[in-house]
Amino acid sequence: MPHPGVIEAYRQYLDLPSHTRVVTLLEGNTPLIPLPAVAEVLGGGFELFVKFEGLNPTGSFKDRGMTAAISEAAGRDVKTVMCASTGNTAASAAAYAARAGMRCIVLIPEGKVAAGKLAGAIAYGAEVLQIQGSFDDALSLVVDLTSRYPVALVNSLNPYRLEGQKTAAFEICDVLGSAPDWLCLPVGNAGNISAYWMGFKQYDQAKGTALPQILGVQAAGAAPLVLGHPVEHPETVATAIRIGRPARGEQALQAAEESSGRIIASTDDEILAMQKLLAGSGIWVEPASAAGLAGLRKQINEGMIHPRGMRIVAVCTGHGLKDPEIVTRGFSYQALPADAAAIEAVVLKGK
Ligand code: AN7
Repeated sequence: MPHPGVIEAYRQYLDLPSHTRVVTLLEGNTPLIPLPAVAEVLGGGFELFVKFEGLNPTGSFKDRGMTAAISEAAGRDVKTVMCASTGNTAASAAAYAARAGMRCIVLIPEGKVAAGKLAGAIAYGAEVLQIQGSFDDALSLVVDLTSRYPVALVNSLNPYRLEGQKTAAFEICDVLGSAPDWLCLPVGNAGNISAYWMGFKQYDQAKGTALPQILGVQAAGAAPLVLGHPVEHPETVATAIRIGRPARGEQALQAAEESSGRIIASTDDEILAMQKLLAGSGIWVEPASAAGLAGLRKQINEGMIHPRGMRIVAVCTGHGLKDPEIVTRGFSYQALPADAAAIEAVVLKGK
């Protein structure tokens, strides 16, 4: 049977109301790709996989939660949805709202949304408003406005978002036959780590698939869950997780603790180095998506995780195409003469 999208694939495990009317782009069923070369760089002796969520319909994991949130809203004839976003939620909400025939309004932090995400939200027809503030300011505004207008909030405060997102944990268990020893992933607003933990626990109860330890990784300049207090002015090259007051922070800390895992921070340099290392294995992800593995590398180097004999899954949440400027920054656009000699001199002679 062809993959029917995450709601139909896992309906019996999802707590969605009976009025839900499925709106899907056949999201999910993303590949779990082995990363032997990266595992070697990290010391070797263990199995490493990437759950490449950038291969979802709008290029990020958000589609799993958005099909659920929009389907629930569609079932009660919601006309307008709204979200705050660092970019991926915006593009995903815009696409699913378009498919459902709804209006979509997104608030984004001024000047901090990567080009591919902004373009996506606009292309799918969302009304995109920049605000003179951070993601956290945008989310506060969305919470206020959606409480006063007949508009559905589709950020991960919406519980159906987590119902959809937990399907990624089910897929990992279905492919591996059980949960991995460790799951590492980036943490921003903390919906995804919370959803994975819900999913692993639920599947373990239903099927005895066991539980992973969870390593959540924030960017050092936006690490409220590591610091233990909100960050007023978060800054990081990983703009997707440039979030100072995670809406599901408490739940994320609980997930880390219950799983005997932890939440740590990686610097921008570590994140970009991991983005490059992954690209060397043919997997191009946006910076935030490299944070989980950057954190794993650090934990292994510091002797905090001993991976020998383990099976580890890193969630890469968004595609590299989302943020092209990060990689083209150093590229020279100066054109060469269109003759063989000029090209030979640069890339062939003496190489
Ligand atoms: C690529 O789009 O918050 O911890 O508004 O885009 O569940 O927030 C994005 C978050 C990780 C963090 N990786 O997930 C948004 C937004 C990527 C992301 C995260 C995001 P959460």
